[in-house]
Amino acid sequence: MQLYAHPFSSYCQKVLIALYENGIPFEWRMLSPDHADVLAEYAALWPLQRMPLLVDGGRSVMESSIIIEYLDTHHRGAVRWIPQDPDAALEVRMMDRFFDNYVRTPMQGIVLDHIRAPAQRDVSGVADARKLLETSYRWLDGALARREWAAAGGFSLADCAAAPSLFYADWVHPIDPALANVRAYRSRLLARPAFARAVDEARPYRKLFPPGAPDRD
Ligand SMILES: N[C@@H](CCC(=O)N[C@@H](CS)C(=O)NCC(=O)O)C(=O)O
Repeated sequence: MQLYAHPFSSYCQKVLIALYENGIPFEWRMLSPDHADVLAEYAALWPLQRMPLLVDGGRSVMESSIIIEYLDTHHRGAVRWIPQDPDAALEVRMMDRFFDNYVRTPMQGIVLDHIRAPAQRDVSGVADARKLLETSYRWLDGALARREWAAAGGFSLADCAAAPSLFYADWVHPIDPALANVRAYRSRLLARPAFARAVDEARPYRKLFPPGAPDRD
């Protein structure tokens, strides 16, 4: 399998966690300006150019959640990403959507605003993104009471989504110390070896973080 990805991308890290957790071998296809040939292959395979993209035996699989479901079906390992029980599976998928839509999307909105020219900055869009993050953090703090991972059945697709989204969200909009469940969950995710590896591999790229990376994980 080939994974077209960049180590600093939060959606790529989501899939890397699933690959590393189950020790699934793959070939890196690095998406960076230093690899014009790889960029051209990627654009031909997936004209929308949203990373990551997995290619398995000539079959292209796009969208991080779908890639992880694909791995669960075709490259199954010790950790199952979607529970067998249909109701438990719904909870995992719901939490996956929660992290992508209501943590990662506002986080990325704040990050991308730093790339805009000062005259193009979206002040009200950023204020809305910060408000959404506040609401998401508060809701999550309640959802995580007496729970180790995002969904009841154990480490899952939802935690793959959570780890990089909360990691970067806390950089751009720090989680209130009063939300102890969310902060402890973020620390547990950082201690998980598969995510710790993804974070380490991304360290050399921190200088690329548009708002400026803090001097901490
Ligand atoms: N819904 C997609 C989102 C992927 C995505 O937006 N990836 C970002 C990197 S974190 C990207 O490719 N951005 C490039 C761009 O926006 O041009 C998924 O789950 O894989």
